[in-house]
Amino acid sequence: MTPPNPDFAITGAFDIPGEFQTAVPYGSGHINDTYCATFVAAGEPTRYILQRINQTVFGNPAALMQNIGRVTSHLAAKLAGEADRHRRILSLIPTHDCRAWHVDALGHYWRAYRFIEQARTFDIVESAEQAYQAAKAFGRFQRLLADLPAPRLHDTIPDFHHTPKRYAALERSITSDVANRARLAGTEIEFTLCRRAMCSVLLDAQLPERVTHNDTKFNNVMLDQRTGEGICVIDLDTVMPGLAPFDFGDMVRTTTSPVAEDEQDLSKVRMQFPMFEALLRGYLASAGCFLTPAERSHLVTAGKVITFENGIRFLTDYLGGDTYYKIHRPNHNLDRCRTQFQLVASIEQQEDAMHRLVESLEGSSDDTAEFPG
Ligand code: ADP
Ligand code: GN1
Ligand code: MG
Repeated sequence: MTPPNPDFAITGAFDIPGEFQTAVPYGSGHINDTYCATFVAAGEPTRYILQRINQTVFGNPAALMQNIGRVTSHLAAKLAGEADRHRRILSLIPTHDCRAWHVDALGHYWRAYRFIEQARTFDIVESAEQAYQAAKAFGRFQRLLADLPAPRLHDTIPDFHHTPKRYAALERSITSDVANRARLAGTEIEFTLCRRAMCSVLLDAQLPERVTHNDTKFNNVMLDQRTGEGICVIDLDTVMPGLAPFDFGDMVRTTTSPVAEDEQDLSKVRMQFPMFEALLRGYLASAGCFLTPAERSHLVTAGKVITFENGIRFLTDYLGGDTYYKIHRPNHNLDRCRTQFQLVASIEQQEDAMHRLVESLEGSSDDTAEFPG
């Protein structure tokens, strides 16, 4: 990550009270440069999140920020009057000239958010209750945005979950092999070949388009430190039109394995059924009221397809010389790809039982439900 400027000059652009003290790199996201900045006003330190938007990944940051502005305003209106509302929605801090972002002298786009205190994110799930709470929060997020007024949100990354196009990109990277690494990834390439057909299953199912988060990684929801509730869904860069199962699929990908996405000991990677059950119950508690039977019946498949898609994306980035995701060691993207494929294999082994569970929970939806643990 780019180290912050010594004086972190961009902080002066935002309408933040008090005096800037420090800014330190923060979190473990793969995309943006995130800093936790502290300002002191009337002797009291207050934390803020400052983020530099990754402009290699997001070609139109102004459109992205427009989406975030619309989404956060809609959520704020929906939660008006709710206790703790300011901790339940990301709040952008405007610049002194009332814009939602600041462009620095180098042309980099920056934004500032209120820091959600007494809550935290986790890279690895620690309990089934956490899985339940995370899924309930993401389901609620979809539900609250179901009536977002027109116009359609911008596609911040076109074809983000178009798995067949992700597969085609992989094929191109194998053919061009710019980093001369295809010979080191023979097993992984082989793994993809016989699974190509699954790429189009979600897109062919004629599911309704909704406003979805599209990056429902477990560390993109903040869990309340006291109650454990999934209090705030964060990382809104990819909120755009999508399919509801995309979001459930990414929860399965990131919340059912007991180890990190880049674990090197593949024997530890597996889809833990109790975590899947907790995710499903949490998601249906908040989203069950609007999901169609066809969406429900594709939840398990989405877990497999979105995990496969991410494996393909990590492999493509590895073969292309690591240009998309932040990496912290050689072969990092290959290691990530391997865990994804291991997880796909684990899902394949348990798929029938997963489907049976979905069928057995048909009709369940209760947003006031607590974790049944
Ligand atoms: P990336 O797109 O790179 O994943 P995120 O927006 O997810 O970036 O932010 C990275 C991390 O910063 C999150 O996982 C979370 O821990 C922390 N974070 C982001 N926004 C906030 C916030 N408003 N309050 C507290 N922590 C936050
Ligand atoms: C990225 O930003 P972050 O770390 O939450 C990526 C997701 C991937 C994920 C894999 C905009 O998410 O699509 O699923 O890494 N975000 C983008 O861990 O590409
Ligand atoms: Mg993130």
